[in-house]
Amino acid sequence: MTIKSHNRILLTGAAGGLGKVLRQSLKDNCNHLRTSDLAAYGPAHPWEEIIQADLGDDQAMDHLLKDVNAVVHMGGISLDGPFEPILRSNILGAYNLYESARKNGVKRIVFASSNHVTGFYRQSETITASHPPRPDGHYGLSKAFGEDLSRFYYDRFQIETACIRIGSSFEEPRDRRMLASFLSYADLHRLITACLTTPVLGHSIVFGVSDNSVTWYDNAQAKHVGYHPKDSSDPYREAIFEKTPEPDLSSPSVQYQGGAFVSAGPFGLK
Ligand code: NAI
Ligand code: 15L
Repeated sequence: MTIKSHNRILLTGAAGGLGKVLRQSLKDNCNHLRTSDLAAYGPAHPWEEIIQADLGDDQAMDHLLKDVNAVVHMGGISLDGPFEPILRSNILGAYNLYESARKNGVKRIVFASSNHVTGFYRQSETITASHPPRPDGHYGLSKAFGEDLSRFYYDRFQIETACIRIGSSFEEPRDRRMLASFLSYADLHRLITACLTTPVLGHSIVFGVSDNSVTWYDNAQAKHVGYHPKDSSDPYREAIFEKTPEPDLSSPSVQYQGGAFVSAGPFGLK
């Protein structure tokens, strides 16, 4: 049974792919679930209070964070692209969220970071949370900013954060790269629950992947979080090999962990 660790949890990004899943599962983690997004969604589940808000609007964020005990921050632009929208949703948005958390006395945040913070490591390397960030685009840079921002709010204001560097969280892995980066929806909820319930979280970086045999990540520095994935990409391996072509080993999207993001071309696009 999931422990109801907090009275009121705020979930941002509730209209998104992962938000839709977490609107259901996070009801077990709290007495009251407040959810939010810029986009309209709904109707509200019986256990849910919906407040539509733009992360880029500081006053709306102050209102959104009132009476909240913990935040699961999934909101923001989730792909690479032109800088200005990422600046507003992911960089200013993260700043507004942490400022409102500070003003409202929120003490724990689970921040959806991304594997694209370290996208320029090679698929033949294993990395830990101590490896320096190597972002693979505007999007990865914005998540690296969020990780630094949350560390500052921990050092200065003792707001605890888990930066979960989500790999690829979908119903199932879609290609050979995702055999390493896959995070099942059930393991995503297990990971968030671990981050919400561990007695001392501090400021932690956790790679958000299932128990995949092929992996690029070593989570040894996050043992205090107590995340134990139960799913794996392994059962999908044979089918994925059958339906996808031999990888071109000279292609950057095969060489680097960030896959296609390392050569996606937002630069210059408006
Ligand atoms: P998504 O794109 O489906 O959902 C993101 C939501 O954020 C959207 O509903 C969007 O309307 C909302 N949003 C964007 N800008 C906003 C703003 N200014 N104010 C309020 N809401 C805003 O993304 P998904 O897949 O659900 O991912 C959730 C989070 O996890 C994102 O932060 C993403 O970067 C991160 N992540 C997801 C991965 C995945 O495999 N699904 C992998 C790595 C990270
Ligand atoms: C991400 O950060 C994206 O939000 C998601 O849509 C996937 O593309 C994922 O990374 C990935 O790397 O597979």
